[in-house]
Amino acid sequence: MTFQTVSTKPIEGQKPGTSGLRKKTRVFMEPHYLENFVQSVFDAIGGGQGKKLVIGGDGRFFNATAIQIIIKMAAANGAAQVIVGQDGLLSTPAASHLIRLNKADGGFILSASHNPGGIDEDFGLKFNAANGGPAPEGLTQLMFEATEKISTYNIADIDDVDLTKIGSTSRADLQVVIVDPVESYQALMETLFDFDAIRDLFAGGFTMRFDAMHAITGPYATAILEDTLGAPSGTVVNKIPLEDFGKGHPDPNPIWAKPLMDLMMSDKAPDLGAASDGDGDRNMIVGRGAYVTPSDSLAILAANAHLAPAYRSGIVGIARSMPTSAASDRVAKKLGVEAFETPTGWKFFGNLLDAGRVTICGEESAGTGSDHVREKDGLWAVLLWLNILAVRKMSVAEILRDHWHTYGRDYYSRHDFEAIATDKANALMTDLRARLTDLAGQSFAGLTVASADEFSYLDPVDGSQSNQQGVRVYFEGGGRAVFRLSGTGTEGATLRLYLEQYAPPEGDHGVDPQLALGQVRDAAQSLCRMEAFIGRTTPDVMT
Ligand code: VG1
Ligand code: CO
Repeated sequence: MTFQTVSTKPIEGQKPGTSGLRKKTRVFMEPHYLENFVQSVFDAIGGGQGKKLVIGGDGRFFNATAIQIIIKMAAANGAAQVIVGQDGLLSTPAASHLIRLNKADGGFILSASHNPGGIDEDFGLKFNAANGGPAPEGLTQLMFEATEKISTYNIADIDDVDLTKIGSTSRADLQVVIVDPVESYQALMETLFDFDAIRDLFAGGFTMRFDAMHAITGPYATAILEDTLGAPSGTVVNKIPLEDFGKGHPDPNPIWAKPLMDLMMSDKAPDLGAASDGDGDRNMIVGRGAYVTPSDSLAILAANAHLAPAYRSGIVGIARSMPTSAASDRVAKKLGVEAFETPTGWKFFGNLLDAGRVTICGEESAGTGSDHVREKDGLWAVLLWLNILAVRKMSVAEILRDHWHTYGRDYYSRHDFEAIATDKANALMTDLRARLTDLAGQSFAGLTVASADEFSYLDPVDGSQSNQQGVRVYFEGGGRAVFRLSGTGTEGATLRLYLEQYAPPEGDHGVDPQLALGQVRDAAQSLCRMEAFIGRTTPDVMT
């Protein structure tokens, strides 16, 4: 057995985005590409010597090959132990849990999340730290700096590990432990929720469809919902993880999970519809005839969390990403707990969770989670919804209406403009930034700007500052528009326009959201000169 030190050169563009490094799969497969990034992670964390690491991914094309390379590099960098999901599979929240459970030094998660998979689609890799959460900004910067000065990487000349066999083997001084990907995650869920109450719910005839979108949650949802909670076989659909997600786009929103949406809006709809994304950290919740926006879902989960055993004594605070609607702030206010507004991306919640300042976090992009792990968690959200439904004995639509009646409704939608030429998207943002201080008092499409700024975040725990996190424009009358560029795409730029309009408790809550948001949308498009900069005003995706 030999360790090799391979000469290499820095490769441009290895800067992690909102959630790790995402590129076309073929780029990741180029010589040294994966190796350079993995070695840079080891360099950024002070080397691999004696370290214990968790490794797993969402099963997309190149997952298993990349895992073998990472194991060989872990061995050559002196790691003591790697804990790997069987067949190379781990959902992102399960990986986060395994890091925490085993007191590991961190973990490699192989996923491009909701991006499509396959040799011509996307691949991704991110490193999570010892708290189980995505590398914070400081560590991410160190990783990127290491990619810019790398000259060699270490790799061991050892046999591939059989990822199909649960158990422990050794490669040189490295212990490789293959674990069931579901087992300890399921055990964690059983400590959080009232499984008996949910079992009774299903036994009483409650119906559900969970669309795993041929991604990682298939095995998890089948084991938990069908095999443990007694939901009938067939409740989980598209349950086999495929390397290309069945050529689908594993993003649980009304566009990409359209078959589920269609079912839920039909007269054959079950009581609850849910879906998750490529790596299992996102969720979509839809009741019979009632789509729940992720921002509302966050607020409802926070307002009702005390109905589940884990949160019975109350929550300490709620954090939401800046573009997420203010619905959860209203809940925090009523509960008398702190509310935080953070930049987009789960890495910003880690410090707040570690410091015990918040219990529940969420993002408008269909991510919700709590202090049980340090990632968003799709199945956790579904189980908390089920627990709430089991206790309240109301339908999803009734819970939604009741919530709006108490807090008012934050109409919400995100409009995505994809594959824009990067220079055009940048020009739009630069122009908008330059005009920000003059916007207050100006009117666009009949709406007057009350205030506008560019969001910066001062982390209250470690004092770090993150600038240029999106432009916020508040209108008179309770409307808000947010503009930012995506940090997870692999082709050109994606402009995200987030629209929000508040209707108070006594207001009308039954308007079609796109209609309710029409004026804010028109004002937003006009004030950013969208047509002039990118030549279009029709979004590719509206969530
Ligand atoms: C998107 C979402 C963001 C989420 C991120 C990772 O980022 O907007 O809320 O945290 O994806 O989620 P961006 O930069 O493209 O807007 V996942 O499930 O793709 O890891
Ligand atoms: Co994801």
